[in-house]
Amino acid sequence: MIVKNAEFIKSVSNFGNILDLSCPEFAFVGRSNCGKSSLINMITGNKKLAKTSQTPGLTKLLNYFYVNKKQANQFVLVDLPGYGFSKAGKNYNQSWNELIEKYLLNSKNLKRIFVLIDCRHEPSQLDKMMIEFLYYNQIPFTVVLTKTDKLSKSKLNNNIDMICSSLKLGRGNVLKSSSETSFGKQEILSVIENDLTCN
Ligand SMILES: Nc1nc2c(ncn2[C@@H]2O[C@H](COP(=O)(O)OP(=O)(O)O)[C@@H](O)[C@H]2O)c(=O)[nH]1
Ligand SMILES: [Mg+2]
Repeated sequence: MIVKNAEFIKSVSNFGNILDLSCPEFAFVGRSNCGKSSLINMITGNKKLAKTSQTPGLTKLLNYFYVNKKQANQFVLVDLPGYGFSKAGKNYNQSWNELIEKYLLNSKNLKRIFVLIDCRHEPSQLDKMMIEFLYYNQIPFTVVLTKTDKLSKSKLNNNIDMICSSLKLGRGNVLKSSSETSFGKQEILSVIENDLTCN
């Protein structure tokens, strides 16, 4: 799929304001700093679309973006707040849970969640909980291992085995990506395209 245009729509900080754009939605979730915003920029080919940060945990908002607006294959990307950052405090984590959970359970246009995991690290308890939650609620999801440029081929291979066994997923069920090199871009876009055409 070719991305012709991408634009920021709106940031939303509470569930009462989540958008119904009557357009297929794809959301990105994962711990703070795992590369959600960078991946959105990579697949849209616009480095400035979603704000990326060296400082984890600052995004408390749902950020919406249109892709291919006014084209037949128009869709919406949603950058969800990162999880697993304690500095932002207990209240923050609680409101995060509520906002994400409500979003995941109530967004009518949601087609798929991309669960991003930094390929350098073992999945956290929160990653596992997220995947169990998606299974339990029958929400389609795809796991994407991010930042593959940071590892050698053999180290990456070992880590994929480790991550897959920790998440009880087959190797064929995870995608690999690098926002640095654009590796994995077409595969992610193909998953989106497939959802747009098959449903
Ligand atoms: N080398 C490399 N760095 C990345 C990649 N993706 C993200 N980063 C860096 O990781 C940090 C966090 O990325 P960001 O997209 O803001 O993560 P988010 O908190 O999940 O949205 C930033 O410093 C990015 O430049 C990648 O694929 N390769
Ligand atoms: Mg971000």
